[in-house]
Amino acid sequence: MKKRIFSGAQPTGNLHLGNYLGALKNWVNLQNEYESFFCIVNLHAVTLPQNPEVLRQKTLDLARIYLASGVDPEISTIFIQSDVSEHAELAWILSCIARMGELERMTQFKDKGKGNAERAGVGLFTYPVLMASDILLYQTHLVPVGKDQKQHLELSRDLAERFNRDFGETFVVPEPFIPPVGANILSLQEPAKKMSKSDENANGSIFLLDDADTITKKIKRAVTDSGTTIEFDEARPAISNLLTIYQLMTGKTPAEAEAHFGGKGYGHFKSELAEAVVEFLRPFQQRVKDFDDAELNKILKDGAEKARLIACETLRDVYAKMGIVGAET
Ligand code: ATP
Ligand code: LTN
Repeated sequence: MKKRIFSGAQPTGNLHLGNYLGALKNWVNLQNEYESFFCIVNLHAVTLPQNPEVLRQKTLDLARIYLASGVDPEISTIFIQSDVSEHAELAWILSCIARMGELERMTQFKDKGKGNAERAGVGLFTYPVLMASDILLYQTHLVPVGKDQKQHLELSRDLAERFNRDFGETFVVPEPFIPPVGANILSLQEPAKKMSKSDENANGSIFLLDDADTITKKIKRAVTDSGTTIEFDEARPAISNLLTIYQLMTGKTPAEAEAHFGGKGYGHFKSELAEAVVEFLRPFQQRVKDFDDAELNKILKDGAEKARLIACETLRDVYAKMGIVGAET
């Protein structure tokens, strides 16, 4: 039997190159080798305020982006989190197992809650528990994510191990899959931060649906470090980040990418990089338009049905082990 993969993204904001290179690209590469579940995590999205109409639209848009990236609905399961109510049910159980202390240590809560726990939503605090529920429901072996999710994955593992110890072997303990290159694409404007959907400065991120002009402008405006050479250098995160993007867009090795720009200046480098990104995204942007609403809906409905079968089985086992029973019917 094939091992299983689970991953997801939130239908908030617009997906950027970091989301693609850190996550979606690896989903596509791994989907033949693993039985794969890719979820649109709309229940996670509402941990911060969302406009209902926009959320509804973004949920379907994200499904299109999964498909345009190359997730193949013939071999992978694509579904919307809220279509499988077991996610919320298991999250409740896991929240009774998780400890306040371990959630307080989650850096994403500190960032997204802006350090003000008094005002932050409880859902934002328990966000990683819902994420653990997503993963553990499917007896997942591998979770392909960007580097920012590593701490959440560790919590999922801890919760699985704790449950297994207290109630008997129930969950597979998942491993993270964090790609060696591209797991932490940085903002083009503030290279101390990751490229982010929720960044107020749109110039920091290249969105997957940006047009050629916008991409070129953003790359031209990207900050660079002091120095003139185009080389990977830990002390020069801005130029290293741009080179990483170039490397991943063109499939060149780091040495090939550096050699390609030997003796060239920043201006030349940025023009070539912009061209490479535009060319890379062109077929993707074309594919986003390929699916009509009826086709999309069928994929999501079938996906939810397949997901529900596994989710139900796991939740039933969890309830039985804990002695949670309802009235006999
Ligand atoms: P934001 O970009 O606003 O921080 P997020 O992390 O909440 O958004 P999701 O849509 O939930 O975004 O993330 C989807 C995937 O993209 C996750 O696996 C995450 O680790 C990955 N990811 C997000 N930002 C980056 C980045 N800058 N570089 C690499 N991977 C990233
Ligand atoms: N927290 C993730 C999104 C997410 C996820 C998951 C990723 C929710 N549930 C399960 C992998 C597995 C994020 O990227 N912000």
